[in-house]
Amino acid sequence: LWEILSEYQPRTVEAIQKQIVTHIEYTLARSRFTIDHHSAYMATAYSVRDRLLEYFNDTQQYFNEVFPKRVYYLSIEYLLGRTLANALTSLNISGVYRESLRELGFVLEDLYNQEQDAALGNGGLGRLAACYLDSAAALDLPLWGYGLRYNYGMFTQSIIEEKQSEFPDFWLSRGFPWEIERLDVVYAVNMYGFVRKATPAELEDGYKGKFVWEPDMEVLAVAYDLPIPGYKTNTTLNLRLWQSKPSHDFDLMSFNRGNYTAAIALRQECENITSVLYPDDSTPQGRELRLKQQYFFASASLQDIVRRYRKSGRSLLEFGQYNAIQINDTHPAVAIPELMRILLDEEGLPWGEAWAVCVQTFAYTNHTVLPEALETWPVPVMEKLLPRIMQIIFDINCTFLSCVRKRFPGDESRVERVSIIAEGHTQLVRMAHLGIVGSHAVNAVARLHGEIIQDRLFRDFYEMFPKRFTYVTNGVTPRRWLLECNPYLSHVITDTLGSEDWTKDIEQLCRLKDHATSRKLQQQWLMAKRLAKERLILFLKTTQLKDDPNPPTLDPNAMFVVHIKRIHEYKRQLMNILQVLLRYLRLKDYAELVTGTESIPHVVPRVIIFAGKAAPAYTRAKEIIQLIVSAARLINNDPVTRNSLVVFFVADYNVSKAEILIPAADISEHISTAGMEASGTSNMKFALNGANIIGTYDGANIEIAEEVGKEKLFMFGANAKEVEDVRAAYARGEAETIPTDLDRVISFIESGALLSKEERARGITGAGAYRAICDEMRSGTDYWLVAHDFQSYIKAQAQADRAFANPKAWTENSINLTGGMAHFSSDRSVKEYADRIWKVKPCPVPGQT
Ligand code: 26Q
Repeated sequence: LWEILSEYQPRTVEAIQKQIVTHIEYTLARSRFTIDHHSAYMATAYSVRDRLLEYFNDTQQYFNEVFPKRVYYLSIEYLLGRTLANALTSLNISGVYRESLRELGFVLEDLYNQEQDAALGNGGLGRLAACYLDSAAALDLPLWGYGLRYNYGMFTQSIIEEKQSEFPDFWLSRGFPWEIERLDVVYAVNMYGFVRKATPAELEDGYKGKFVWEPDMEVLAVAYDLPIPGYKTNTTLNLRLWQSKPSHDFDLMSFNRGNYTAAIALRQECENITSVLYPDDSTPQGRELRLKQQYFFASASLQDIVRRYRKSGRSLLEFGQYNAIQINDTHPAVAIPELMRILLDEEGLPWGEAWAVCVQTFAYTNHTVLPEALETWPVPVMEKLLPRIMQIIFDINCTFLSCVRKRFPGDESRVERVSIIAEGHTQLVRMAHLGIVGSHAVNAVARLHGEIIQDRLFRDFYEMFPKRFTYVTNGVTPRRWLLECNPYLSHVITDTLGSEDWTKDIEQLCRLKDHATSRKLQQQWLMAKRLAKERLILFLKTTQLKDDPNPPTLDPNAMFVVHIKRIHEYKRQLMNILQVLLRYLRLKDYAELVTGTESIPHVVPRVIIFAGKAAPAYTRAKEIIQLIVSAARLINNDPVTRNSLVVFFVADYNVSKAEILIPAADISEHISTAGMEASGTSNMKFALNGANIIGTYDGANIEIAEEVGKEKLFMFGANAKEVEDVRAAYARGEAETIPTDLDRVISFIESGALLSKEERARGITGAGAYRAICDEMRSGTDYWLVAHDFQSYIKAQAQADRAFANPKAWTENSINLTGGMAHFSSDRSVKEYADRIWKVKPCPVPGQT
């Protein structure tokens, strides 16, 4: 059999061409005489997939033989982006495929653009999960990801009349060639109904638990597997995504009989569960459907994991020695009571033993300190949907609280603070508390975040379980975020270091610093940046500016400043656009003095790019987008400034757009109010690509500054401690007077300068849609400290202008930034998780690489 297979796998250009054409003919059933770009992409993808599957099957078989301790990464989001380039790079076969396609009349890079992003995530948390899969595979770790196969991913953003509009992202519409449908891997997940005691007859019959859940609804979970290739290794891991579907048994249940339409409606309800990714990343709304998603996900994954383990014949008491489960934020935290349910009701373990297994198995990552982002579920909602799970959570809480009372006798206010159940008009289940109590490790995602969690957010828990708390600073995969997205710089780096080893052994990057002053490297470095900028300019011309009758000229020598991430008040895109408006007004002042020249002398021209999505219900974030878009319209149409300042809001930010934007940046903005951004990960991607950072002392910025030297970045603003003090002063009623520069910008907006033609025609005057923003800025107590940090931000921007005017020093600095980023590779992060939290070792799959 092996020989038959190895003959099937093409190694030469001719053989690859044959396979691609075969897929066009027999898989896509298209005529080989009318191949368009999309079919060429699909056929190429199927051909690459064939090769992936060989590694995939070998890997899974090897894991089953060796039976190492395994890790399961549970995340309700994976922001994967595109797969083709990534798979070709991992398998190290881009060259031969490029050649094969060239002879068939296609450019490989054109085919990349045929692929729709898989956007099964909101932002940082989902992209982190995707980076960690890439690193785990590259490091040969025996890890699987579990997730949901949403029919609609992250919404598509359009800007209509200067405002965000959302459209459904039906990413599967043209087919998704990378997945393997497993109609035979199916689990039933129960919902609704009631719990009763097991009858003596049932117990005699072999029922192992004490309680029986009589559900009112049964949903099936079907597995879809996505191979995750390891870079230059035989290991190919699995991302198993669940899709919901109705169960046939359920149709036949008595209460449906004779009511055909009701039965169909119920089937619909089942299918709905994995319909759509919830697009909020900060203020979760406690929707029942979201809880259904979470439980459906947790239950299917846990059933699958337990079944796999049981097949080995080992004792469930040793489950935690062979399985580590990481829960990515609290979204999958119901997995904890679900494992308890399986162990108690289905396997008949006593409570104490089941609980020990749970705590040994689970670990929980926290990604946020914003109180409004901590998940809670109303007890009545959970009780109705998951009666047995709710009962188990109450039991967990009861046991836990009696421990607390023993440790801190008489301290009832502490008991109330740490309880998994928040008391009140309606009781709430605090999912973070459940995560902490049910895990042996709780980790933050950067050092400052870890400190905040221990000292503030979860202080009471830290006092009880100091050893549980730790942090693992986030990282990003250098494959996607340098090697693939920036071929220009990658060539220069490989050339300078004399080998491509840095792509796998990231510490090699440090050696770049030895060459930072080399003239030759500096020139190559500048050229690489220029090529990335040209690529971005081309992208902007063919998208943004396609229908612009009078587009601004885009100069690759200008300073490219990029601010891309979810739109949120704490990320302070508002502070940036206000600063841009100030820059504009100052340019106008200056131009009045030096009339008659094409561009304004002694000014560093800037191209400023914003991108990001606002949660559909987040009004303020949407106002901020509108402000950016209208400011861009005003600025880009002003003949006086247009050679010195151009502003874009790039619509529909996603992973593949990030891959174009990040390599082209000279500077990136990471300016969150200190203490609010748990880590940030795009800061790492930018610096890895040699872009500088204008940033606050927040999240991973602090560690980046430490690693490269803070004098190399443009750091500014109040630190986390100062933010607390300022807010305390505000709370005492001590408002600040707003800085003159900010006052000037706000007055400008209030003068009606940003109103659109339509708004003017409708008779709107003054600040218009920006009334609330202006008022908040004028209050002198704005919660996100935009006014407080404004002056030091302007100073940091001015420093950046001065530094950019010296290309030699700038480039040297840029080389040192890339050279200092080894620590922020997700290979390092995942190694830390493996050593300190999961206690798993690599399990390299033998064979030829
Ligand atoms: C929860 C319940 C209901 C609906 C939605 C949600 C939900 C979904 C997504 C809540 C939060 C998120 C995403 C959070 C997120 O992306 N956090 C970011 O995680 C990154 C990786 O650790 C950090 O770098 C960022 O600092 C953090 O903001």
